[in-house]
Amino acid sequence: MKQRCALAVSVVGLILFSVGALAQHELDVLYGYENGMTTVIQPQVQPVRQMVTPQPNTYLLDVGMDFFVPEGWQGFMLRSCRVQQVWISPGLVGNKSRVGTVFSSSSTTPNYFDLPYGGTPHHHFIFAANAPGVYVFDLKATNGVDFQGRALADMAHVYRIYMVAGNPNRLYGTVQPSARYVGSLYDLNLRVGLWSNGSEVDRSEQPVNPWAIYPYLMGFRTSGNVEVVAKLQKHLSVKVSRNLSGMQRQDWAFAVLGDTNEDDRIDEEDLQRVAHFFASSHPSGDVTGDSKVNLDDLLAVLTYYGQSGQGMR
Ligand SMILES: [Ca+2]
Repeated sequence: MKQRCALAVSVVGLILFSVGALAQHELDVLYGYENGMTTVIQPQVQPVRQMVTPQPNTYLLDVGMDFFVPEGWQGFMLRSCRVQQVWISPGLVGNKSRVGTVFSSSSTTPNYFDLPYGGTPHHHFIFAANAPGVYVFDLKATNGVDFQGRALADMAHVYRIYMVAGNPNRLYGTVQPSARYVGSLYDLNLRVGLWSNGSEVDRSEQPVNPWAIYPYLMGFRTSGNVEVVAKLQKHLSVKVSRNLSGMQRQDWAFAVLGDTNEDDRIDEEDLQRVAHFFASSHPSGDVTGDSKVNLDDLLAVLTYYGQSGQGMR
């Protein structure tokens, strides 16, 4: 009986130990490679994580990073890689103890971190914000070197961690650009403003990320009946009425393309820009996202010439 007890205790201990180890690895961002490309192996579903609130107006999230060890392997898949910030929400900073702020929307912080560091690839970053909302941290794994010392290509997609501070009302969903737009959806920012009694009371902005769990997810402190005006870069805005509460799906389709200066009108200024940059690859004149300024861009502007976004009305 005594022996059985001891066995039971050690089995429970083993399970607890395994669960503990698994839990940590499930949450850590683990880097490896796939098809000759540096990538994030886990978590495969790009996460939405709740920040903790140790005191009022402080929201924290611990993000662990490490190299992936495939089943049956004795060591890591990678020798080294760089964690490159691609985009981060204003108001969110990623700190590392004894290093300081590594990630932020300021160009005065490094905004990348090379692994391994100090002899180990396992590091923790504390992301912090001081207001409720949904924050975004977009990263790419670059400069990868595999376990045999071979150089790897950079990650082709962008990995997104959504961080939820507090319990804001949320909108999430898909974003459909104009059929004329052929570029990457990620190159376009989505700006969502909430309007009440003729003035904007809340707003959020982030790049659309087609690889994330939701292409967009935004948090708002505003509740109740509002006009929601969404504007996708280069496109004219669209507007819907919503009663904001909890987490609600709102898919967007933007049919009208050709706003080069983001004033939500397609007019002479847009025509002038396309004309000015014609036959170049300047992004200000590239409406369709093919990195060329040509007849396609001119055609889009001419087709919708004189129109303004629904948010303008
Ligand atoms: Ca315009």
